[in-house]
Amino acid sequence: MGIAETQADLMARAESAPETLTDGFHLLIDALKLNGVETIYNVPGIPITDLGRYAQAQGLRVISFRHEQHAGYAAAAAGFLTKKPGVCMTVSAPGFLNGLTALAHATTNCWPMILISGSSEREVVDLQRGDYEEMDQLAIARPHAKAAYRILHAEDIGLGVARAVRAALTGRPGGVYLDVPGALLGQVMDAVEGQKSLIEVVDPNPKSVPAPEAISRAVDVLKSAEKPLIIIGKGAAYAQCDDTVRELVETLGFPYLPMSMAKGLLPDTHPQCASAARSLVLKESDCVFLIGARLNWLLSHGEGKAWGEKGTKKFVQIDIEPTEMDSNQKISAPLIGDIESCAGALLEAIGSDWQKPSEEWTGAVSAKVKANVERMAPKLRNNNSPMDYQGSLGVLKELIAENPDVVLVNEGANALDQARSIIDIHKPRKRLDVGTWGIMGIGMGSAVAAAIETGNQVLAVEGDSAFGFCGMEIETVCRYNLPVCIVIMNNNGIYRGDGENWGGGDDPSTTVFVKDARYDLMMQAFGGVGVHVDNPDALRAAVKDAFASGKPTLINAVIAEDAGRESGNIGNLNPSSVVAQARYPQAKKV
Ligand code: ADP
Ligand code: TPW
Ligand code: MG
Repeated sequence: MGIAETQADLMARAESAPETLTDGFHLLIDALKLNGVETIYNVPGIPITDLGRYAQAQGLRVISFRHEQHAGYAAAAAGFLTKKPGVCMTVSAPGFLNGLTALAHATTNCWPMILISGSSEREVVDLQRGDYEEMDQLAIARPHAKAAYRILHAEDIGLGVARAVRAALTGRPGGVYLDVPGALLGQVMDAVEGQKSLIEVVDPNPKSVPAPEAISRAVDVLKSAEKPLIIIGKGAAYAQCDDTVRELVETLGFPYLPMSMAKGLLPDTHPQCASAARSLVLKESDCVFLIGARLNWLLSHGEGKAWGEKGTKKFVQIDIEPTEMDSNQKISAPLIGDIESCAGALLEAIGSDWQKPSEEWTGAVSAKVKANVERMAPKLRNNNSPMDYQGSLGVLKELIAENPDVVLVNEGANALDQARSIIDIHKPRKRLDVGTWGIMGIGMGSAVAAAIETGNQVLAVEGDSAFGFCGMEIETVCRYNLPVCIVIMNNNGIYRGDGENWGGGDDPSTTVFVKDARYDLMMQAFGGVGVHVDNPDALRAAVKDAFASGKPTLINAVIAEDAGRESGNIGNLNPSSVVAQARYPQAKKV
């Protein structure tokens, strides 16, 4: 007997010999396991509640969240950390939409993720008869995903999962939506035939080797540079070829700038790291070599004041996505391929007699780095109470240096920008943040994923507003007893806590919160450790305790209300008008 059995045959067999049959639930679980999935980030409900239970019964780790967005952010972060698709599972319509933000975030950041959502009866949904949670999810997911598929028959589950895994990983990674109608899960078929229908994806991360001409063109451009600069992006961190990237950077001898989540790929304390001389190297360099970094808004599209005189720079770029080239600036030497293959081929081509850049250039950069680091040092040791960003983050910088395996999660505006520049990262993939969209609310999902996927201690440095987007997930942190220490940079608001209502009414300003909120008490409500601190020494002691115990901990760190700036480092992106500035004396020119 095979898949041609009638439903009546199958029903009869289910009663007499159920072990010879399988169903949509188990085929989906088996297909995921066959493709290396170990963890599902989940929120249960119709029609996937039992799918989660059965997955747990079949040895998968199923981590249930309080809201799908955070389960989704966890899956996205897991994709970045592991180079395998992170899997999120949600219910239909509202749960699906809650998860969709995270799928779009994964796609935007080029991370592999699969969002599996249950959906209602196709026949009813498509005739818009008003089904339970009726929604055409596949159509809605498509523009936000790299690919989107629906599986209608149990015998196609193997195919559907294989397509999802390959689409998520191959080439430029991204988010994939997999629509699973409830009826599919209950479909029954012969177990042997079912097993045969599963597909283990072969070589989902194929090498993509650049052409020799492309390599020699790149070598020529790099050789002709007098003031070269490397920019390393999170694509290079994702690629997991840390030694090759490091060898290439050190052999070339160029100063380099790590993008936010590429920090630590080479330690931020490396002699070639030019982070503390960012303005100088962006402005003065004559050749910029991008490794897994896009020239998007985060690099002001490779133009404008920060980049110095127009037309004075040549660009070389490694990227797996061919259409990334020339998307913002002319790329003189595109290297289209995976970073390991491209970097390896470059290393071979430049050989051992490579001439490093002049001391005049590298010395000037090092001198600027040294001067800026020295200028900053005393500010990072201040003991002000309430704290400012420097004094508090200076403490965290020390603690991360002593514990370089800790994964730092970071979101907020000032809390983000200041922590990114102050806290050095020493190892690859030890920093997770708001990514390409600058999303508030990635914190707790990322922290859970980092703890689950790496087993390491996590330190989440959160603006009080940023935390508010995901705060309920501290229950998830406590429930799974994860080694996550959350520091709330509590300045009573968005950017600053001292905003006033410009109309003079009784309502608070749009950017401020309840004064002196005790976020630490929330943590205690779930059995975690909650600590309130208002000075750097107390902060140090509390974080040390958290690292030593590994207990879920939340530290409410009191930051001065006036310590921050509007929008942190990107205030210039706020629109303004002469009319508004004339009308409101409080409006600042940015
Ligand atoms: P950042 O924000 O750190 O500047 P981006 O997300 O803008 O980084 O850029 C990452 C880039 O890395 C994307 O263009 C993506 O296509 C590319 N990428 C991802 N994985 C690889 C890989 N294995 N090899 C080459 N390029 C990659
Ligand atoms: C999903 C807009 C950017 S930064 C921020 C908001 C609301 C909060 C900044 O305050 P926080 O940090 O976290 O207290 P600090 O130290 O400056 O006080 N909704 C989403 N994403 C974004 N980026 C916003 C709103 C925003
Ligand atoms: Mg704040």
